[in-house]
Amino acid sequence: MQFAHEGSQEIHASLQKQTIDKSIQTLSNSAPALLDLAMPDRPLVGDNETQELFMPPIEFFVAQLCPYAHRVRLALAEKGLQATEIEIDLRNKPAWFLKLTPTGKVPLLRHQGQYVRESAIICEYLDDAFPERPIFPRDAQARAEARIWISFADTQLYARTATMMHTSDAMVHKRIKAQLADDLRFVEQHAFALRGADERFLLGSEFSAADIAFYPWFEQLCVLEKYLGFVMPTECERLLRWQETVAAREAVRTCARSPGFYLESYGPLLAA
Ligand SMILES: N[C@@H](CCC(=O)N[C@@H](CS)C(=O)NCC(=O)O)C(=O)O
Repeated sequence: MQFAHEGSQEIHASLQKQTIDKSIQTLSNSAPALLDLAMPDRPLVGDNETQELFMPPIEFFVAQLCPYAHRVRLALAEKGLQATEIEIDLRNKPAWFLKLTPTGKVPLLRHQGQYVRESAIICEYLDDAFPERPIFPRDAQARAEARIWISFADTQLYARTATMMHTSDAMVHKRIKAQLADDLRFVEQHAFALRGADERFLLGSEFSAADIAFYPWFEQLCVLEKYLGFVMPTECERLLRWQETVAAREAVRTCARSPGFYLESYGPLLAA
């Protein structure tokens, strides 16, 4: 999948420069990396920092409020991968960005001159390209289950929420809030209620890409509660505990945006 074209050369050059600048900054803080530079054929046996310096740069195009972009951020953080974020103004998309992807949507990942779009696919791509610290299970059944939950998140939770955010029709809001509550009850019953108390994640005891797919929706839940009057169903106790468990993960905390950030950012957008 490659959407490279002549018009993108300029932005690539600028992005590459940013990445090189960042690498040089890392280099100046890293004595072992200097050794590697002096001996470019040396095998990659250095510490993590040295190895990261020589990993192919990853760039991804985001919008700060985009929950799908946040999935990619979480996947990168969980896998310990560094990436450069490039913010896209979705209300005024640059022409060069529209040439990079046929959908014009974020997130979009660039790695080794190739572009990958669709957040769930990007997460799979990252696991394929960087197998260390996997976020998808190895077992075929568990992989299928991860994909089923990711698809549920996309087609139910996120799709309904997007519809609700794009209308001020009170009847639509009421209907979608009821559907969202049913979706959450479904997750409670068909994921958590079937598991033991120590199986805290969607697939059981292991954190996975399924958790990553759901979590950004929960990080922004405060917006639905405050501006659209959504109420979390009281019977979703395990789901609430799951939210706390995921929020406490180190990688998740490093990427987290605060409720205040979301409320302030969405306030004017929802009022408009
Ligand atoms: N299914 C896509 C959805 C991505 C998406 O809808 N992104 C929104 C921002 S959150 C976007 O780029 N909207 C701009 C547009 O639709 O023109 C994914 O998972 O990556």
